[in-house]
Amino acid sequence: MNIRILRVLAACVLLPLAGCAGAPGDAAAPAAPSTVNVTLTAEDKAVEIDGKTLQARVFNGAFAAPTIRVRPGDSLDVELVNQLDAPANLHFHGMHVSPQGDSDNIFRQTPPGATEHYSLQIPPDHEPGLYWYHSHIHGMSEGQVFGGLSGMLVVEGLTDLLPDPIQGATEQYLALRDFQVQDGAIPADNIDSGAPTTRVVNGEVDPRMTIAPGETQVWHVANIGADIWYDVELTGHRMWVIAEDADPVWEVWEAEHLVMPPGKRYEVLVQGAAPGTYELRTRAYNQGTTGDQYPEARLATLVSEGAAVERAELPTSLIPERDLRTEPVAQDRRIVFTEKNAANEFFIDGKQFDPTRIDVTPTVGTVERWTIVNQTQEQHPFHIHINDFQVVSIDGRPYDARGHQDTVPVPQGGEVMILNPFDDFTGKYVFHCHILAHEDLGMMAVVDVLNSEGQSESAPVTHGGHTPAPTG
Ligand SMILES: [Cu+2]
Repeated sequence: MNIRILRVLAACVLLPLAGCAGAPGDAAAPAAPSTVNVTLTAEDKAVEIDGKTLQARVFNGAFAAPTIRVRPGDSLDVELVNQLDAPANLHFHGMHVSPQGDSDNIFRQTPPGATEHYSLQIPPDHEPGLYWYHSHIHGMSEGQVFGGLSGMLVVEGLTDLLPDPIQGATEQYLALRDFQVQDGAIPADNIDSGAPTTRVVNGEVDPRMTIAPGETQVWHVANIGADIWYDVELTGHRMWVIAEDADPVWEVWEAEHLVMPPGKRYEVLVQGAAPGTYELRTRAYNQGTTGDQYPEARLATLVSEGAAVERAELPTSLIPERDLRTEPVAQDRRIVFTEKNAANEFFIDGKQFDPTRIDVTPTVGTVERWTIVNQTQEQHPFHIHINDFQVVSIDGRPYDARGHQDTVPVPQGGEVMILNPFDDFTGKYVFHCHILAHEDLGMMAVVDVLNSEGQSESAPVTHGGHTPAPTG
């Protein structure tokens, strides 16, 4: 399947004057990569949420941050303007790009008042789907993301992988997060992730969506919040998963409900049920003995109305399988999560995060088998930057993955075995628990992918390269 050809053809249909009427060969040429320029201004600001005016920490003046849209092959240039009174930075969660220099490098920090530039070269064969971006300052990521500093990043092209009749399906983008209020503000410190909270979709409480009976829609759902989990269901409907963590699946699967820790994304097909009103909701969720208990809650309302549409046949697969179990394993590792809950200290392999320490050094071009062992009495979502992995077993039971992923819940007192392909990017990045409170309190570690000669190509951590703050 050539995504680019399909896109050019679609563009020609819409824009017959845009140069598509030339030689027949033109239509098959790849669309010229473009540069997408985005400015993200992080600021403390009073914003309107659910009819209340609340002090929050937001991008570009709104609690719902802008959605960035790029295509495979594009360059993404972002100016991060930091108007907070604290350092800020950006991580592009799930993206398969370089972790070095001004790319997806979370070791950089933009001081208060400064502006820094990020430039991502997105590979032409990058997986399409729903990604997200967020502040990733160690020690402050929970408060910054909870305040609003996260948004969706779409790599276009997922629907091009669907069969013809549903390629033009209506798409819904749903960014899940929550907020609490203390003294007219969303709290930045001492956040109690187990306290009563209000769940929002795209910054709104209980938005209304519509579908026609029988109509197929593509829903892109992301948990872009700081700490809390969702167990998503759509009453009266099934969901067919076509991508997990923006990895299109090689086997489409039907889900009654989807567990979504922070950072998780699912892209699903939904077919409108009989006329009526339905609920997108989270079931009650128990994150563990020392973790939080989340009550059930309504997220959004879906109204099925209008003329019925004949149900389209659904795809069974979007991409060819890449089963990493067929590739040689270069190294086995055990990665152990522990915590001292009462002391608010969280550890990987007995150590709290240190940005100047290298914890793991795989070699580029190899596959490693990691067993993530959770010796705590709550679940932790394991996430690694840059390269997605394949889950091969959970608590010792073999797991037949339908695709790759970048975030996986590790059961309380249990373990998950994954295969990590360190395909092509050298350099330093991190893996961590994606409950941001845990990450901030130490549950994060550094991986440095060495070149094929076994040498590091990473620059030392400097926090440098920033524009001086304007004076006067
Ligand atoms: Cu955790």
